[in-house]
Amino acid sequence: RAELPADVNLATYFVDRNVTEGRGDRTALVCDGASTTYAQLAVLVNRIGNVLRELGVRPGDRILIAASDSVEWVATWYAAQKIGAVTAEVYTFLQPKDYAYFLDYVDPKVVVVDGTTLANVREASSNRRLLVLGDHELVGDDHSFDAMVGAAPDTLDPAPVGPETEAVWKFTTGSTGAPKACVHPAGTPIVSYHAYARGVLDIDENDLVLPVPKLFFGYARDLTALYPFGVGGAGIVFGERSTPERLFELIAAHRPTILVSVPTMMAAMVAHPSAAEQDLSCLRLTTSAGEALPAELHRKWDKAFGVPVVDGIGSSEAYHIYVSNRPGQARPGTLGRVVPGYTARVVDDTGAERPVGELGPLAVTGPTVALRYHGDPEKSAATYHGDTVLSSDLFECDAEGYLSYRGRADDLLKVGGIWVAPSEIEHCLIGHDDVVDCAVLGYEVDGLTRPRAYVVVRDGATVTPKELQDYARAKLAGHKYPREVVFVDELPRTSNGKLDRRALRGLVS
Ligand code: 3SK
Repeated sequence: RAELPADVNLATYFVDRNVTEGRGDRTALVCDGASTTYAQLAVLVNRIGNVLRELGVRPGDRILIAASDSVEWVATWYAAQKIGAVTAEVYTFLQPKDYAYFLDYVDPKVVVVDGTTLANVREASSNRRLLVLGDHELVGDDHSFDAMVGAAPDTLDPAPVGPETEAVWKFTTGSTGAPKACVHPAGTPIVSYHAYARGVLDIDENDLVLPVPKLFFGYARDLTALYPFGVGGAGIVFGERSTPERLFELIAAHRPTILVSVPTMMAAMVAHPSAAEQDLSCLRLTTSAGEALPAELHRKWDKAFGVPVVDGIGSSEAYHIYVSNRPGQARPGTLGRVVPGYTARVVDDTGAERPVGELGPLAVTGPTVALRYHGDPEKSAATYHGDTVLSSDLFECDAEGYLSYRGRADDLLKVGGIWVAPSEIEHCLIGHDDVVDCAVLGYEVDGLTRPRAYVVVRDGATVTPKELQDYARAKLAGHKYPREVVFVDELPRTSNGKLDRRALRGLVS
């Protein structure tokens, strides 16, 4: 952080600098088959920034983006940054009660909505100032994005923003409670860009990034619309949900160099009937994060596509990825080693480092740890200790510093008196050719806990529960095989693509 300049306005750093340094004609974004250059993006950012100011947004105010991915989405995010506001963004397929929660919690000066979210946001609250993308009937304090932006001046002075000025909110997934915003200062994305995108991925001006998760998930947003911009590279944005078919189409049409993915989509792409016909040779790597990538799925991916996988782990609390494999040197089944600039220690209850091979929560220390959770001093005090954040998940570290994910402490099952991590059984089952997704929960028989697997199989699969049990028995210690296997059409996942165990428990109980 010491090397950061005094002014780190993120719009100046990631967008305008490309123009002032002569890269204005280069493509920044590809969307719906059209390219937006840095010069065009910079002008759009300026226009939107002027609109936000006109709507009363001042430095330190928050804006909430609840819209499908688009060039306007990216430009709005930078526009808010350019005028010194704080950005927060949410998923577009939430229910009115969820939007009500976010509106209340974020208390934004302006909410940017589109046709996907307008009705539900309106139902959530009738007294918010909405900036509405697209052609929709306006009521109350609604304003037309297109009309206002079309009439706005195309120059804008950036607000002065120091490295410690609050700028970016990143939401936790909320899988264990209501989502909380991790509050990050403006210097943090720049530090993460250098440490991870440059230091690990070696991102450069020839990179074109295709994201699987949507931009409201910071993992995708930063790797698509911030980090490539640091070097004059580009990102692809598209409004629809990601499906294997759409991703294959976009890869064929635009030949991206980096796919930003999550394990569940990698499993779906591998299992897709057209997988063998796909040419993914344009990809120099695919990142995987959000959940640990099972070694067996990593191997299936290698076999199907041969695109190097860079599996890692990040969090909203630590801003981005802090432990990662290195391109071309991946150890399947591990998350890799710490990203330069961070330390990650498996610790015990007292905070002392555990010996190699023992399980414990991870204490991550680094330059991008959030300042706090907004509005939750108790949880903040329990989670953040200066520049160290303590995860509630369990990890194991080997003698060479490779970390492996071992699940959440409260997900562990005591089977026959021995602790079993559901993820170990899940990672085993995903190795079966017919298995596309699975989750393991405990169930009780006469007061004793047993593992039960909920399994999604590929179309046309003929595998039986008994065959899957035998498969797991052959690969795992005796007490770990699932005593029951239940076939399901799909598993509940959070909007970030993570398995939602809490929702699954609710569905099956
Ligand atoms: O997995 C996550 O939750 C995450 C959050 C922020 C940035 C990056 C990642 C992978």
